[in-house]
Amino acid sequence: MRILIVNPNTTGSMTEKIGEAGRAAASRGTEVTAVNPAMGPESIEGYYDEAFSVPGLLEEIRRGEALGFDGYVIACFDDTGLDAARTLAAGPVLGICEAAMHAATMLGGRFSVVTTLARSVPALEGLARRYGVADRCRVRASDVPVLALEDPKSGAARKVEEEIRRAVREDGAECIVLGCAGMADLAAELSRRLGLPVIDGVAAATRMIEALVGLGLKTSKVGGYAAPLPKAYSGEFRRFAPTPCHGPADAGRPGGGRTATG
Ligand code: 5HY
Repeated sequence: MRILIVNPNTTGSMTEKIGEAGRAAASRGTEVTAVNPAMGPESIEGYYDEAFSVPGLLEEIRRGEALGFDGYVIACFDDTGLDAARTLAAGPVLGICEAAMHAATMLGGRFSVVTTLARSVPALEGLARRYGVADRCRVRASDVPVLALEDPKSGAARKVEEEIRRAVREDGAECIVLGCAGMADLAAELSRRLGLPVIDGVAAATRMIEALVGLGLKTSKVGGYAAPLPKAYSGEFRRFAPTPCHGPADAGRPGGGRTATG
């Protein structure tokens, strides 16, 4: 099977890291490709960045459909554009927050999410409510800007670990969920060093997509995730207009942002 992981921000080094995490988690015979849009924010830190990451994300999902991908992972912990992406995809689409939070509920009673900046916390608390896990979940910020995770000398990994230790002490966390796709490379070492499950949503979502595709399950098209209705879009968004056959019109040049295929 073929899984497309979309990093909705435009930082290529993070896309590479995300692709490596997805490929490390995937089974033999599963092809994992990681891409990011060529347009949009370099990092997503709060609601405004999130909003402007969605058009580029949806273009990558539409391209993935044209290339016949079996399932998709949205590799941003805000699960950016998840519902809109599901209206375009035939196969399953998972957000890394959704996947990681559900995985945590299967491994322990209470869990804490350790994300980047405090401004991201309310959105993630809203996702915990949406996914029905709010009574078991605390969301914390490590005060690490997203792009600091791309700089080994920034001390970001140490700050994430310190916040995890506080979560265990103060929240009674039995599992930890890493609240940023850019933390994907930290999970295994933190889990080993701290002695509790530390869940990376990229890996969790990749394996869950494999399971859903392996069961022959696809996104339902009989309700809210039905294909967008054909209509005119004007101005800059003209090229996003849904066409009768499948979702938006051709979104322009092939290839989009940076791609790492394995
Ligand atoms: C993410 N931002 O996973 C989120 C995390 C956050 O650019 N990739 C981003 O801080 O909300």
